[in-house]
Amino acid sequence: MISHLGPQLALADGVALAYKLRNEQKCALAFTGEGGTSEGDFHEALNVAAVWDLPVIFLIENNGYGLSTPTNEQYRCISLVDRAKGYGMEGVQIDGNDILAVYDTIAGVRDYCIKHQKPYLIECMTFRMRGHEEASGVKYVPPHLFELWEKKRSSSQL
Ligand SMILES: Cc1ncc(C[n+]2csc(CCOP(=O)(O)OP(=O)(O)O)c2C)c(N)n1
Ligand SMILES: [Mg+2]
Repeated sequence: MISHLGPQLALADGVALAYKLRNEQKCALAFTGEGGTSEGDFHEALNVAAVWDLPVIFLIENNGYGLSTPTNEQYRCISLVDRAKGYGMEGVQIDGNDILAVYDTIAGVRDYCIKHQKPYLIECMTFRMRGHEEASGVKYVPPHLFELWEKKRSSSQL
C-alpha cells in the first residue's frame, strides 16, 4: 500500500521477526522517504529492530524535501544515517543516483543482516526534480538546486 509513511516500517519488523522465528535465511526491506523518518513510528520501528535483533533493512530515499518541507526544517542531525548509532545499529550513506552503488550496497547489507541477525540503516542521497506529486509543482524549491542536481546528472552520464 502507498502513503503509510512511518507506520509501514514497524510492519517490516514483523516480517523480519517471522523470518527469524522460522529460521529462514531472509531479511525484510522497508523503503521510506526522509519525510517519513520525521514521524514517531520511524523511531519505534528502528529501536525495536535493534533490541530484538531483527534482520531488516531500513532504506531512506533522502531527496531533500518532505512534500514542501526542506530537510533543514525536518531534523537537526547532519545526516539521517547518524541516527543509526543512537539505536545501536550499523548504517551507511550512499549516492542514491549511483545505481551500481545502490545495488552493491543492498546486496552486501542483505548478507550482513541475515548472517548477523541485525538491522541496518541505508541513507540514499538524491534530489526530487519534480513536485511531490504532479499537481503541486515545485515553486518552493530554489532554482539553483535544480541546476546543481541537473549538473550532477549530466556528469554521471559521461
Ligand atoms: C501517516 C501519514 N502521515 C502523513 C501523511 C501525509 N503525507 C503524504 S506524503 C508526506 C511527505 C512525505 O515526505 P517524503 O517521505 O520525504 O516524500 P517525498 O515528498 O519526498 O515524496 C506527508 C506528510 C501520510 N500520507 N501518512
Ligand atoms: Mg522526501
